[in-house]
Amino acid sequence: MKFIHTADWQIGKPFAGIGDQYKRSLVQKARIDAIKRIADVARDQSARFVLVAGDLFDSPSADKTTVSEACSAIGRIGAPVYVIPGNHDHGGPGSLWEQEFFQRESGSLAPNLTVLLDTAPLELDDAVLFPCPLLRRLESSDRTEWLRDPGVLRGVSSSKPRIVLAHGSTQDFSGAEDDEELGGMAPNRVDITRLPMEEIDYVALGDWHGAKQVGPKAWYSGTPENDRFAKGEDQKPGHILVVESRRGESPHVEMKATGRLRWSEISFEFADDSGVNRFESRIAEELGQRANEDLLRLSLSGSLGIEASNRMEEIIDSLKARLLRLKLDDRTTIAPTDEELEALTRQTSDPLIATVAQHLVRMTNSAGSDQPETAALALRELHAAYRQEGRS
Ligand SMILES: [Mn+2]
Repeated sequence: MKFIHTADWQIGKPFAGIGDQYKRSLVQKARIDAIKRIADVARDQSARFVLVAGDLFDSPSADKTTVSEACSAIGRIGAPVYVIPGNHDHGGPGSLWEQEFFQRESGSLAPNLTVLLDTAPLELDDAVLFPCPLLRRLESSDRTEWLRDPGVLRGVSSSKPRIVLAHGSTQDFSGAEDDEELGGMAPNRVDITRLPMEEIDYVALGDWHGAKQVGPKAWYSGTPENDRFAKGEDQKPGHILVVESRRGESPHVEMKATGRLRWSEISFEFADDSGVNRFESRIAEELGQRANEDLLRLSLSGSLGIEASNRMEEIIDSLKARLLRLKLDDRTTIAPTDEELEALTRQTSDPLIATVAQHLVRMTNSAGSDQPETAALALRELHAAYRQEGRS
């Protein structure tokens, strides 16, 4: 018996850091497209059902367009989809899940969708589900507590695999540290060591955005489409898990890649102007010929001459156009090459240019300068003007 374990779709995430509206909507749309790939994997693997272990929506007040689009994509999965609310889309009175609009849209677009709002076993044809939904954004008690009662597990089928769905941090692994909303706080605890694990066959966890095994039968699936720059090692976002499960046996878990967007990171230091060529090759290596498929966090340091920094300006211009997002930390300084300095300060017929140029160089590079960008721009203009004069 195979099923799909996924979580943290966070449909409707605003991506406010992306200024360009078109690019922002492409990144948002990628999360919907990932559901289509989940549908493909479910079909290929003949999965009996799909489990979403929380945070299907980014917000408990997802707007109507978001709800309809998500329901439509879920409807196309075909196989039954079982969802628990997470901290981002928690249940409880008046929650999204109980609103008439959601119920109407899911009823007509996603009749295969079941939202699990109660801590009660749900016996399916091939498995028994034990949902541990979050009914508040921050739950101080462990929502898996009800499973510690031996009577609960005794009361269900003895031949079907038993699957727990929960959302939060495990005792020695803090999924919440990965949740921007919670900012490192660690409520929503899931203590898998206190579960009667010999009676349970799989724990489908959500909250951590990378695929990760946290116990012999417990996994985080991670988000199917990455939604942030890496926060350290050991991150495998952009996957879903295909789980093969049988009562009383260890699960067989296989990761399947579903993510499309590439979130990468480059740090580059310029030792001299030839670094610009090396930087260009590095970028070509990372981005190839792609446009609007990558997000890049770029840190630049070192110093460049005026011509080289002009070229960098052009490269950055292309990057801004090609990338869905360029998060740039540019700490390069302008240090005119000897020839450039010579050209500005000596060879010119006007001594005023030399004085201004020297002053601008100081303004560009001194830490206390309040307008280093303006000074750099002025220096470039001055250099360009001088070159033009030289040519005429
Ligand atoms: Mn979460």
